Amino acid sequence: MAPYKAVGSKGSRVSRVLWMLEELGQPYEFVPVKLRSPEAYALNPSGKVPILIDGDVTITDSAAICVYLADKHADKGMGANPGLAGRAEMDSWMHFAQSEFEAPLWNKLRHRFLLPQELRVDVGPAAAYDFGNEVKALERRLGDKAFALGARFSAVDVMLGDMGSWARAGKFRIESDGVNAYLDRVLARPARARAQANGGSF
Ligand SMILES: N[C@@H](CCC(=O)N[C@@H](CS)C(=O)NCC(=O)O)C(=O)O
Repeated sequence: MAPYKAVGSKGSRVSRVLWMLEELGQPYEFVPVKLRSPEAYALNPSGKVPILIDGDVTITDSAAICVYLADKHADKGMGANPGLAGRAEMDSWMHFAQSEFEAPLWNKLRHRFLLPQELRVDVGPAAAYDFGNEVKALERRLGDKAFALGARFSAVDVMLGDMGSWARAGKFRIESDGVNAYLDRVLARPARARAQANGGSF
């Protein structure tokens, strides 16, 4: 089987794809591509990364990529709990992660580095306020579970862990012992260290 191609740039969300591939023990090649470069547009109409190439299948968007990989390698136990309710639970976590937990982080980063200079404003205080609320939401969602889906580490934890590491690197305050303990647990995974050594950096 040809190795997966994980397309992205260092410091991008490709980190979570590499982490996922390491967790699953799959061979892959990290293909460095700049954001909004012709190479990125050729694979993703948005020009964004990460992108996963699996033979003749090309997948964009990190949550979709992680779910695809978890489903494809279901024997590794990183996918949804059984049944339709299990799938909905996973979808709910993934949507929470990307459209709520990650949104303030992304907004601040865009205003720091990505938007045209003249459009940049200081969203720092608003982003910190929003993120603080999301941390509390995550704390309540986790309850006393070790991982998002229960006792088992899954693709959801790769997404949330990657975002948490991004938040810590960006000096966002995480005022929750439960969330900090969860992030410490998730970020200590050897597969993450291997992914970082291979190009993932959050
Ligand atoms: N929902 C997408 C977001 C992808 C995304 O925004 N990627 C960033 C790099 S981490 C990017 O390519 N940004 C280019 C831009 O916004 O101009 C995902 O999770 O993969």
